[in-house]
Amino acid sequence: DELPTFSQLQDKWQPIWREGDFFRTDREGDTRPRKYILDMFPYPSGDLHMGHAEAFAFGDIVARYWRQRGFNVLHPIGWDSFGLPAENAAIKRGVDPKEWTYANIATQKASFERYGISFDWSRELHTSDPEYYRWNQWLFLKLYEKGLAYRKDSWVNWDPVDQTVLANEQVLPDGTSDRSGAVVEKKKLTQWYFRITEYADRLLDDLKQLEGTWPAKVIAMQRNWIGRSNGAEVEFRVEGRDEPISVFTTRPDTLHGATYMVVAPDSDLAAELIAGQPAEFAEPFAAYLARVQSTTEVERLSADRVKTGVPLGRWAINPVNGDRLPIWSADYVLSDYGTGAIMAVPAHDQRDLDFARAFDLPVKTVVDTFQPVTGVIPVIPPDGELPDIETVDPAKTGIALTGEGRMVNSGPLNGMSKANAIARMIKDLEAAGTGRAAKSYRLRDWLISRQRFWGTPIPIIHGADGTEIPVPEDQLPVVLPDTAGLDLKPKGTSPLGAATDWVNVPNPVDGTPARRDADTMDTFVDSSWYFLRFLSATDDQRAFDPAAADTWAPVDQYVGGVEHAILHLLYSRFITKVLFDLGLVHFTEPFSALLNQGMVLAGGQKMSKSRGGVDLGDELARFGVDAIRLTMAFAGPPEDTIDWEDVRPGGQVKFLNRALRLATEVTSSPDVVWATGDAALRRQTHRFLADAPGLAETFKFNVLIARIMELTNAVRKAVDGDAGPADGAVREAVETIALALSLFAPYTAEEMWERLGYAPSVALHGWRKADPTLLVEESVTAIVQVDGKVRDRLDVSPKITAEDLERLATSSDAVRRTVGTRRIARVVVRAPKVVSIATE
Ligand code: ANZ
Repeated sequence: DELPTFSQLQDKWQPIWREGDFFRTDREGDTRPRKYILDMFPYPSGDLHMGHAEAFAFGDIVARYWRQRGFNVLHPIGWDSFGLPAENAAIKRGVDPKEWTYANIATQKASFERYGISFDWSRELHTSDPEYYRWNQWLFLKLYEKGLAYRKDSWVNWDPVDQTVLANEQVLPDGTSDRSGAVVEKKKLTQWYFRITEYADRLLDDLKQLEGTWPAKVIAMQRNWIGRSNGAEVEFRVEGRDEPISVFTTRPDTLHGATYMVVAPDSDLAAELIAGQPAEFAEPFAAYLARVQSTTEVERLSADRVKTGVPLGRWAINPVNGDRLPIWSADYVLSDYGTGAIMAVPAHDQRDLDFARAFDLPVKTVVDTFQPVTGVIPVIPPDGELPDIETVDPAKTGIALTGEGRMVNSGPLNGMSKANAIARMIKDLEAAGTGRAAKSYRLRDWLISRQRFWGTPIPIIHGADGTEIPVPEDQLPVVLPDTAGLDLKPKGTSPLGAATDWVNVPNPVDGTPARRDADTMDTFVDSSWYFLRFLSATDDQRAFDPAAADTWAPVDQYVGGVEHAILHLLYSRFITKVLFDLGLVHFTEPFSALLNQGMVLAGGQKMSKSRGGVDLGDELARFGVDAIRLTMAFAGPPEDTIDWEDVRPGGQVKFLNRALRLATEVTSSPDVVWATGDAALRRQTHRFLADAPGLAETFKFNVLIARIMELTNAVRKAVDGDAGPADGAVREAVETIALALSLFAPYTAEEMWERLGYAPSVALHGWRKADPTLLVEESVTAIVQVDGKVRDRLDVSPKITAEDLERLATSSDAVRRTVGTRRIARVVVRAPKVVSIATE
């Protein structure tokens, strides 16, 4: 008899699922243990694409798994619906950004429903709804009260295409905007910041809690981004100035080797030092500053760039030896790191050495890197002779001596190792009152103002006298004005400023004329706390209910792309700590575990709007939802890249039909006695039940699917063989297949479940426990070779088919690692003993 097609299954079950509302979480009296599973919410830029399909398939597998393991699972969805793409599309097409955004949300929502994701739709949220963004404004006010939101005038990253500022986190390593791709410029503006630097130590130290449950790569990226350096601050007296100059150094041990100083050209200090200097210094400096302002930070820091700079004609005094040091201004020193000024030690710092050689400044060696220090392996030249320090003079070789060695030319430090010299120098500086131990961070405060329309208005009113008045909480939300008659085109200032009726308001304190702040917030503010809003999505009294946060948060499993390794994840971690300090949550990390899915490529190419690629809609129309979801999960470990060229959704369609056909063939009723059934099949089913949880919990979805396929083949044999379709073990195995398959292929699994005589939904039925008496199975060891070398050993049933053994072998971690990116040319299987894989 004919099996239903995938589209018939989809049309049949989708309305039943919608009616059944099976995945709502807040049922009365539910006392089961809880899990909060969350996928990074989508940006509504069009319909869902292959990347969404992959990430949400993985999140759904995890949610469905825990549900079947008897947990009360929260798996909500919403939209990150403010942001530039909506505004740019609106400008291009002359429509309201709201229309474009909400039309896309409707499209994506319908696609999610078809895609069978087990969401609790009752908690749907959109960050562009006033009901949501009023709480962004509330959050802003909380930070403002605590002194964590402030306005300052400073050099900011300016995107000349989108005509808005960017946070440091939004500037790519090559100095371009992560949004528009334009080369980012510097502009001096008064902007709002969140004081994330106050949390730098906690953000860094708490990463330890995430080791093992977050990808090591993401932890390392956050560590580098925060970039804590330990060292010292040293004060240098300046001739003709009352205040000393402070520098930050990681090498206070080299202080005797300082031969000049550098201040960042774009710093207030440089401006002050050059003021009143003769034209021979002031004019070149002015020209130099103008040039520097059109250079990106990345260019400025590049090690192999020709060093440029100008002398200021001013002098500083080295606090340890009284040397007179000329003060220069050069762009390799940044105004917003450390103190914006450095002591230059050319003998031991490559950039200082390059500069000193370019401008003929003295080089003084104070660490003899060829003199061994106890416990440190020095750089011994090949002939074993320690060279005379003269022969490796950095001034001649051009190579700075950065290694370990003994201090020389350094008075009381002579003979010491680096660590001892650093400790001693800090102590001496402290005693003399000219320095102290200090830390410096790469992390900068988070610039949150944007000069664009489609975002959360900043809830501040500016009085005519320049005072800042926070909008009183009971007047929130400050709702965006109507776009009618507003020119949204980017022009460097916020379009909100032109909404006269909106922007001009009476001062809430004294009724005098005042103006609303016309900037909107970075949309990363919206996503920094959304996981909490899902817990109280319809609450109009507060952002979230602290009791609900105690019950559900933090998120047990977060799933999303590695592109958010810094931005979103760092900001959410920061805001969570702020909310902790406010006493509103009792945890300090928002996401206990993180899974980064790999990318989906089309023939080795990254997919994008411009380059095209594989269209999710086309694939779903050809193969159906279940086969596409199964293909995503079967392609390999979830973190790995999937090349759509290499996968075969057609094969999954056939497999799903094989599984479904078995369910139609079972002739026993649900009350059949399993224990009487085929003993070998029962052993295999229970071995599967024993192994499956471990595979699901370590995200080895591909192996789990291979095991479902293996079980399916065993049932086929049993049905066609002695056992027959009425056997109890056959029903037990097919039910197990339906339950396990429902993680990956919900439509087929639901249909199987119905044909087995049960009411929907298979997703709510628990997994059976493995019977330990059935687990003592005879097994044999199969050897897996790759190109003649043994790479893995698998415990398998002596009756395993060649096909199943091949599938297990090719999905083994060890084999995948060995094969790497090569293609498999040939697989020879001698079941149950040997699999030989040959690569090209
Ligand atoms: C003297 C010295 C001697 C240094 C030496 C290094 C080696 P990290 O590790 O990145 O923190 N530095 C300080 N402020 C700077 C700024 N605003 N722009 C550019 N460079 C700056 O590096 C700290 C080191 O970078 C500091 O230690 C300083 O140079 C430089 F053998 O001081 B050092």
